[in-house]
Amino acid sequence: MKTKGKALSNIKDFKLKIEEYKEAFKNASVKVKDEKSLQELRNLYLSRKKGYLRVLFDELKTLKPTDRPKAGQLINGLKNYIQKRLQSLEKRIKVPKRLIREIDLTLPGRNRYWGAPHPVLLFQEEIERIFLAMGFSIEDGPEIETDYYNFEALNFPPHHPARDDWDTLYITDDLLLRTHTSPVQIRVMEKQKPPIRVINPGKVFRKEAPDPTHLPMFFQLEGLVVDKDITFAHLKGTLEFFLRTLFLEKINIRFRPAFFPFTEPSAEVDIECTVCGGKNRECRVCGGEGWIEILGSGMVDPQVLKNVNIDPEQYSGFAFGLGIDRTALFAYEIQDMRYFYENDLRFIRQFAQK
Ligand code: FA5
Repeated sequence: MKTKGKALSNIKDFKLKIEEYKEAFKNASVKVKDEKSLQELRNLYLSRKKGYLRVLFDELKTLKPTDRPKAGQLINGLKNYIQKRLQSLEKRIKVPKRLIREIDLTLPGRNRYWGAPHPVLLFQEEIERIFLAMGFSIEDGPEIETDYYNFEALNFPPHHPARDDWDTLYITDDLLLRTHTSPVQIRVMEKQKPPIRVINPGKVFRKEAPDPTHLPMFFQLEGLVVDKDITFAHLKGTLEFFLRTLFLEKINIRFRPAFFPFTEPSAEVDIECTVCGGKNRECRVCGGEGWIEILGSGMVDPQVLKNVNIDPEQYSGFAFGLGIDRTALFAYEIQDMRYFYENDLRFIRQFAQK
């Protein structure tokens, strides 16, 4: 600093000198990197014996007595500035002792848990690929349904005993968590005219006690084909082709007569239990029967076609509803569907494609 050490006679020069000191301090403070250089800077400016501020206070004597109070204020202003800046530098540099004690660099690192696509979703995508290749398109429908779409349009009048198998949570008298994906059949047929060839995967809900093959929330995949001259042979051929492709030919299936209010005739499809191969009478999955049902299906009831203004004299169709989780159980050879929803990453990760 040019003016340092020179005797001063007026307040103007003194003010200039203070500004020079401030500037020099600012430049020096930027270079402070550790506790040692911080202490050196502190001593340089604030040391009681030879710090710059001490020198400035001493120089007050060289000023006219009337200028001294103003000059004193200027030095104190600089002192405050320097002290504040030193404090903030100190905070930045000094690692709290508490932290030094807590950081143990010898500890092993923490594992990061990466997620993985859910096996039921992966399986659903596999199913979708097969149907897309057969010329089907994918449709969507709401999980909260009206009584009309979930039941009435599908030929379940109020109080029909078949409703008992599909008990669910009601939001109002008319709104409910859908019990199957079949309402999407109605929504699709209201929007599109034949030829129709669609699938709809989605969540469904039922009042069910969970066990190895039943869940209160599970996924279904609905299929619907409506066109001229569609017969039960098309239904059977499509489902057989689909299941053989899905299970890479290694599966035995059987069609069993069944009843659904919205299809006539109706059939359920069973596959041979891949868990016990029909050999374990105590099998928790098939109950020793050797077969387990994976889907319901049938020819679309003419009354359902009428409900959506499609002429049953001209058109016919078939529909099916596959339990995705339940079928995944056999494809993956797992013994209990509840594993899918236990959120155990060790289980979930096994199915991710490498
Ligand atoms: C139905 O839900 C009909 N909507 C299927 C249908 C569609 C028939 C179109 C005709 C035409 P069902 O209740 O049987 O049917 O269920 C179909 C499939 O869903 C079952 O075969 C099974 O694979 C699966 N499923 C049923 N209940 C459960 C449950 N609690 N947990 C897991 N999967 C289930």
